[in-house]
Amino acid sequence: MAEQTFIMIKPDGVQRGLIGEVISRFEKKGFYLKGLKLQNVEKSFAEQHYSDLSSKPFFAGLVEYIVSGPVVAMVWEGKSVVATGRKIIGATNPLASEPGTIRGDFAVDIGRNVIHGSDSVESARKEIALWFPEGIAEWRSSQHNWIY
Ligand code: RTP
Repeated sequence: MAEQTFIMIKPDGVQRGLIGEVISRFEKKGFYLKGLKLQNVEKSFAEQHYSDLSSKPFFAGLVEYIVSGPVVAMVWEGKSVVATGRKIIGATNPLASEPGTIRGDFAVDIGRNVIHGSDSVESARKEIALWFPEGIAEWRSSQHNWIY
């Protein structure tokens, strides 16, 4: 199976009208959209998603931020999509992310950095299982022929 990553547009990105912009950047790069939903998440679910960060001082604020409004959960697929997705997103702190990246172009605050992307193939697998327990769409192979 081709590599997949989990991408989430956080509540600030949704509220600021950046859904189309984010999707467009991943589409134009040549990745395939395999899963997509807009949803509110419960506190316990946000805590589970960010469980690796539970000891961090910013954890409670991070969870509060993620549950503050709907998020867009997505699965994207393609060659090296995990690492390349992180490049498209830019550095965690938007003040350090390069112009041309999503965070570099649209954010200034680490606590409101618009988007999440899996940091490894293993995290992507876990995050996709957590967010899409119902599974994701299959594309017919003939539909791939005109896009790299
Ligand atoms: P993400 O998981 O959201 O893609 O972010 P990341 O891998 O680039 O960064 P990570 O270290 O995993 O942190 C997850 C999210 O926590 C918030 N954060 N706040 N000092 C702070 O206040 C602080 N540090 C991190 C950010 O929203 C970051 O994306």
